[in-house]
Amino acid sequence: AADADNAAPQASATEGRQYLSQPLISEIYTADPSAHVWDGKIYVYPSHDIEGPTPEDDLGSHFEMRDYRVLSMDKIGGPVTLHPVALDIDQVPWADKQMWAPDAARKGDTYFLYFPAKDKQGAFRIGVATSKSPVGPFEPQPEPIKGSFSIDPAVFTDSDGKSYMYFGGIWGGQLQRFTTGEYDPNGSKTDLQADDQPALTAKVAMLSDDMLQFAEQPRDVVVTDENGKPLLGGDHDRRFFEASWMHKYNDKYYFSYSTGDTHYIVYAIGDSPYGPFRYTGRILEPVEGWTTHHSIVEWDGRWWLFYADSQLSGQTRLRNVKVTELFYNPDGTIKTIDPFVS
Ligand code: FUB
Repeated sequence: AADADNAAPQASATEGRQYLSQPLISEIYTADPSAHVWDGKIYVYPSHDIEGPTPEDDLGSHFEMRDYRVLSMDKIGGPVTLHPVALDIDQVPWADKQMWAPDAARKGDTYFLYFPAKDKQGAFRIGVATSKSPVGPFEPQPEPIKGSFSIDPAVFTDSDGKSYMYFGGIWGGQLQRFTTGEYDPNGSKTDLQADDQPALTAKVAMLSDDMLQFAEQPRDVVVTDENGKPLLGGDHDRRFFEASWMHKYNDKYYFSYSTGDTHYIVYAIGDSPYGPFRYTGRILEPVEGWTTHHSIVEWDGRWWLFYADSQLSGQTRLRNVKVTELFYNPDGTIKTIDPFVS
């Protein structure tokens, strides 16, 4: 999701500023990094940004990605391996275009790649593909996950082994066009257009034992203010836009997401994977480029924020993934990260 009108101010705001961290790779453009640690090694599942003919618009039509490639590292700060194509859109019978932000999960000896794409009707759905290797190649299921819609799947496996998918996005992510359960191509372009009503939220559904379907109807991921009231649609600095992520720290559930048109990565804390989650603060201040999208992972006893900006290209549609350390305060709040050091 992007807004061409905002591109110029964002770009000029970066002039003369030093980046906090450098792109993990420069061979291809990457975004939306979902990081996981398996057997001590770090795997990153990003979107693979490409040049395309479609002009920028508010619905992100210019994000025309067609495949996924996995990155891996033995340690953070060490060499990064860019693996061959793990899944191509031509392998996915139901998918027409726009393979957006993916995530991955592992159960037993199988790895699962979850990905959104537009179907032939122009509606975003979420698919799943499997492999015996964390870097693929992945074999897709012939149909999207039954009852899935919108974008940005993030799969969290709790300590009891149950897995949950968080997903959704407004504007180009189409949540506002699925309010009846069916896709409405003529629905609002942006959100509910009701600033004083509870904002549209991400969705969460437990996954089936085989990790290939929802085990239940998706529920709302409710994010509340300090008084326990759901955040409102007009609260653009805090309300959900896209890029869900879930992690657990000291037995609390941290739901984090992008605020989209205000360009923050923020978080909310709850006592259960279903929430409700109380808005707590910002994790990341705006980066260069319109979008960012993140993941949070523990590796070697420390916590890491993976995110993306447009440092290499200066263009929102051609992004690059990065990583930086994330620190908690003693009360469990997260220290806000500035993506620039000066
Ligand atoms: O990469 C395409 C879309 O832009 C993602 O799905 C969103 O999270 C945003 O990063």
